[in-house]
Amino acid sequence: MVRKPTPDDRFSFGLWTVGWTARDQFGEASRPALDPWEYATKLAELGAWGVTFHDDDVVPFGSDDATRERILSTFKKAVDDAGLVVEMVTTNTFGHPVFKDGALTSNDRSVRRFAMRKVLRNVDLAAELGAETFVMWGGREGSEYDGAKDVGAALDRYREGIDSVAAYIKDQGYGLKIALEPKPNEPRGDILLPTVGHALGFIAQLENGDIVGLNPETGHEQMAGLNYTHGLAQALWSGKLFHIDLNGQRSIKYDQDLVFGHGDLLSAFFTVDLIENGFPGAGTDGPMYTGPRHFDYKPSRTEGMDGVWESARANMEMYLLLAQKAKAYRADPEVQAALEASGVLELSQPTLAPGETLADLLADRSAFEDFDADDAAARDFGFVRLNQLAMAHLVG
Ligand code: ASC
Ligand code: MN
Ligand code: MN
Ligand code: MN
Repeated sequence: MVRKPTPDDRFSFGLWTVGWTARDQFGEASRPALDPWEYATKLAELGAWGVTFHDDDVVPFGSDDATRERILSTFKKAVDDAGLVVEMVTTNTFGHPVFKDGALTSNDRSVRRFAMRKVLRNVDLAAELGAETFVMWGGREGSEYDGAKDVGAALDRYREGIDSVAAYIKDQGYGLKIALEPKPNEPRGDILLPTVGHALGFIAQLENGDIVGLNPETGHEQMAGLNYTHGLAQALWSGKLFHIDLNGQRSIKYDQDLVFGHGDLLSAFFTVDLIENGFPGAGTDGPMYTGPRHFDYKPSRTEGMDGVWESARANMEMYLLLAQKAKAYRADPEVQAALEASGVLELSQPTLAPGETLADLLADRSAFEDFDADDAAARDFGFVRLNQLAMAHLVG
């Protein structure tokens, strides 16, 4: 149906995805835990190019230095032997109960200092492993009760934390970029930086914001009822789309972390269309996402180890199928004509003509005094036809 993925596709997986033993709020693990390197080897066999991990996915929280060194060297060797790249590293600042009120924004200052140290140590590891991106998902940064968090102070501390980590990266001369990952809620009642837009606003307040961007996750935007593709688009337009977490989500509910494309399929189609083909009016001359195709999903609790590998494979297959369809969609002359007719391409034309001033616009009677609004209102944009062509490419 579709070719097997190769390292050129730059698919990568979090170790915590295939490594999830499916312990949830209501039940025990339904799968065994393998050693971290076993997941890496198997992912490479399936055609993945990279792996990513939280510090604690590889080295258990609280391990002494000797244990840490021993585990990391075994892991590095396995990753190298498998021909995999560690493209991103992230820090677990949510698992241990010490982080129950947050890490960089905990009300407890000693916890904030501990969190900063845990993150900085992990920055060193990320650099040592040659990662390009350092993701920061502040899962516990938030509250359940509005009176329990001084949000102004929390944002001050968040800014202090992220700016410090970014300054450290620069001081050490590491080639790392930070990617913040928004999520609206879960595990906290409300999480700070809940959406792509909130995070972009926050980054603009940073001193070292030049190396800070975003890692938007499909389901996290959709949990907030938002359009993931639009979120990616604005991050891309802002020069801040550093990394992506692809998965599937079916509407506003708990974080499902389904296989990519197993949630909102049409949305996934346009996500891939944007990633592979860029903005329709700009094409490949416009800003393009150049990072990895990274999956952050959870194999469903009903699946055994066969199902884990089958679901990992499914993510890549979904992406490749959608990429194929998105290419055909863009290349279809009927679609190009429909894009033209719908004004989608016209939108790339600046509203003022080259060299035209506002005074010129004010003097242009055809723009206002003589403009026939009723005539313009009669235009049929043909968006439904355009969308149906997309649908026909998707399911036809
Ligand atoms: C991350 C990340 C998430 C969470 C979650 C942990 O680093 O991107 O979405 O942690 O996967 O289970
Ligand atoms: Mn998620
Ligand atoms: Mn994620
Ligand atoms: Mn996740």
